[in-house]
Amino acid sequence: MFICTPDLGTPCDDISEFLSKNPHPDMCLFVVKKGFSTEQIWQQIHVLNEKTGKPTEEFKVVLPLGYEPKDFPFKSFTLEQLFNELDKVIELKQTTYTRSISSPQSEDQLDRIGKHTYTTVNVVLLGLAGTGKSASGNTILGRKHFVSKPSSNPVTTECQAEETEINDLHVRVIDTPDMFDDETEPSVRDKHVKRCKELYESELCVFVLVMHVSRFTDGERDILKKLENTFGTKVKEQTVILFTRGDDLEEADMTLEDFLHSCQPGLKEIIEKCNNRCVLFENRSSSSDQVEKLMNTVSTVLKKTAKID
Ligand SMILES: Nc1nc2c(ncn2[C@@H]2O[C@H](COP(=O)(O)OP(=O)(O)O)[C@@H](O)[C@H]2O)c(=O)[nH]1
Ligand SMILES: [Mg+2]
Repeated sequence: MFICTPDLGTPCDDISEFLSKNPHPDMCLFVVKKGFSTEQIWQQIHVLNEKTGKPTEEFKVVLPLGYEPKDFPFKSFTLEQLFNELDKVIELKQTTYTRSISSPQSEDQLDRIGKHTYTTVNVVLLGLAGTGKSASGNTILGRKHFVSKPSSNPVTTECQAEETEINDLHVRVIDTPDMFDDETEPSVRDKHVKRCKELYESELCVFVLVMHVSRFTDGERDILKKLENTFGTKVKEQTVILFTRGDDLEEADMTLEDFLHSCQPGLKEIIEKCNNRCVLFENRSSSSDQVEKLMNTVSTVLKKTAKID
C-alpha cells in the first residue's frame, strides 16, 4: 500500500495525521526534484523528524534520474537501489521471520538467512534501577558496552542502544534507566519512554523485564500494570522475564524451576501473565548458554507476534 501525502508546506501537510493511520510504514520516501538543495532537503527532513518523532534516517530520499548517491547527510537511493530495497521488504514479508530466528537446517536456509541479517530484533531491557539491566545488556552483547556498577544512585540515566549479531539475527539491545520509579518526574519519565520507543520504532521488539532473583520489591508488585500503561496492553505478550544473579540460586542449591515453584504469589502472577517466559542470567559468567536460552525465548515471542501477511 502506498500512501501519498500532500506537498510539504501546503496547509494540509500534517504528516503525523497520515502516520496515525499507519504508524509503522515499511518505508518513508522523500521525493525531490532535479537541482534540489542538499541543505534545504536536510532542513525539511529535520522538520519531519520533529513532526513525527521518527529518526532522520527513516526518511529515504529518492534521487531524481541521473543522480548518483554521494555523501549526503540524509539516506539517499537511486530508483534502482530503491527497487532493491523494496524487494527486500517484500521478501521479508513473504518469508516467515521464524526462518531467520531458528537454527539453519540447510544450505538453502543459510542463504536465505544471509539475506535477512538486516531484520533487526529489538531487545528492550526494562526494570528497576540496580536489577542488572546494563549488566545483562553487556552479557547479551558479549562485551562491556553499558556502564554497570554498584551504586545507590541510578547509573544509567539515558536510553542507549547497541547492536550485535546473534545466530544470524541482527539484535539491537536497548538499555534503559528505571522508567517505573514513582519518584521520577513524569516529564523525565516521558522523555525516556519517548526515546526508548524511537529506538525500536517500527521493528520487531521484545521486552525483557529484568529482576534480581533474590529480591522482589514493592516497586515491582505492579510493574506489569506500569508496563502496560507505558507500552500498551499487549506488552505482556511480548515480555520475557530475566532474573539476574543466578549464582545466588546456585549457592542455595536451587534451580530456576525450584525458585519459580516457591516464589511469592505476587511474582508468580507476573510470571504467569508473561506466559511463564523466564530466563536466568549470571552476569559474572560469560557462558553463552544463558544468551542462547534468552534468544530462544525471544524467538518464541517473535513467532507469536510477528505479523506475516
Ligand atoms: N553477582 C551479580 N551481580 C550482578 C548481576 N547483574 C548485575 N549485577 C551487579 O548489580 C549492580 C547493578 O547492575 P546494573 O547493571 O548497573 O543495574 P541496572 O541499574 O539495572 O542497569 C552492578 O554492580 C552489577 O555488577 C549478576 O547476575 N550477578
Ligand atoms: Mg543500568
